[in-house]
Amino acid sequence: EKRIRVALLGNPNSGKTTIFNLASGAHEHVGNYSGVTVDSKEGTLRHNGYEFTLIDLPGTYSLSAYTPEELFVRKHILDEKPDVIVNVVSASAAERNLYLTTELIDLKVPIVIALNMYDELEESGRTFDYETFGSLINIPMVPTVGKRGEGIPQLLEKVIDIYKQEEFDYVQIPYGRVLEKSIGIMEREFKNVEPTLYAGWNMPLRYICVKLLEGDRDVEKRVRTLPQQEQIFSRRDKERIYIEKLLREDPESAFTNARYGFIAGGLKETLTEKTQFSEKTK
Ligand code: GDP
Ligand code: MG
Ligand code: K
Repeated sequence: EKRIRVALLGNPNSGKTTIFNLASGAHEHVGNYSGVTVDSKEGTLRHNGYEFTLIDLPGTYSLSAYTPEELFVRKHILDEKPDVIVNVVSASAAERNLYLTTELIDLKVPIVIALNMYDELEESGRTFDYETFGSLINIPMVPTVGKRGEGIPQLLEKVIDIYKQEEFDYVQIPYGRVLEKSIGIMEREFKNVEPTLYAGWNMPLRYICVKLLEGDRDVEKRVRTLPQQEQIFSRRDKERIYIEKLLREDPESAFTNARYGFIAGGLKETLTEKTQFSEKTK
C-alpha cells in the first residue's frame, strides 16, 4: 500500500482541523488556535488504495519567520517535505487567504487547494471561476464544505493525482520590474556559490534571493554560513536601498504588495458579485 504524507496548511479558521477530523476520524479541538503551544497533529485514513497521513499544522497568514507558528510551518515544509500540501483556503475570504498560497508557490512545493467554506461563498451570492483561477496559478482547486464533509473524496483524488505527477510547471509570482531586477542581481551573486552548500535548505534559489531582499532573519542566518556571505550581504544591502529609492516603500512591503497585486488581478477576472453576474446574463 502506498503512503502519502499530506500537510494541511492555511490561515487560522479556514477549516483545517475540521477537514483533518473528518478525514482521519480524529477528534481534535475545533476552534480558535490558542497559540500557547505550536504543534502539529497526525492522523491516518485510507482512500482508493492509498494510506494518507494527514498533518494538521498551526494556522498562519504567511510564511515569514516572525511568529513561532510561521517558523514552525515553514520548517515543517522544508525539513519534513510532505508529499503533497493541501492549502486550505477560505473561499469566502479568498483574497486574504491566497496570500499564503503565493508564498507556497515561491517554495515550489506540490500543492492542492481545498477551497473550503464554499457554502459561505455561494450564500453570499458570489461566483468564483476557480478552474480559471487554478489554471492561472497552475494549482488544482477543489471546492469543499468541511463542516458537511462535501468535496473531501474529490480533494483526496486530486492529492493522488499530484502525488503521482512527476514534473511540475511552477508559476512564478511576477514581482514587477524593479524587484525582478534585484532578484536577478542576487541570483547572479550566487553564481560563485557551490550549490551543494545550500541544496539542503530545500529552498529554490529565487526564493532565497527574495527572502534576502525582504530581510528574512532565518534565511539571513543560513546565508551567513556561506563563504561568499560578505559579497552577498553587501550586494543585498545595495539592492534594498535601490528598491526603497525607486518604489518609495521598504522592500518587504514591496514584495507583500506585489503578491497581493497578483492575487487581486486574478480574482478580478474570476470572482464576481451576483448582482453584476445577473445583469450580464439578462
Ligand atoms: P482551523 O483553524 O483552520 O483549524 O479551522 P477549524 O477547523 O477550527 O474551523 C473553523 C470554523 O469553521 C469552525 O467553527 C468550523 O465548524 C467551521 N467550518 C469548517 N469548515 C466549514 C465550511 O466548509 N463551511 C462553513 N460554513 N464553516 C466551516
Ligand atoms: Mg485548527
Ligand atoms: K481555528
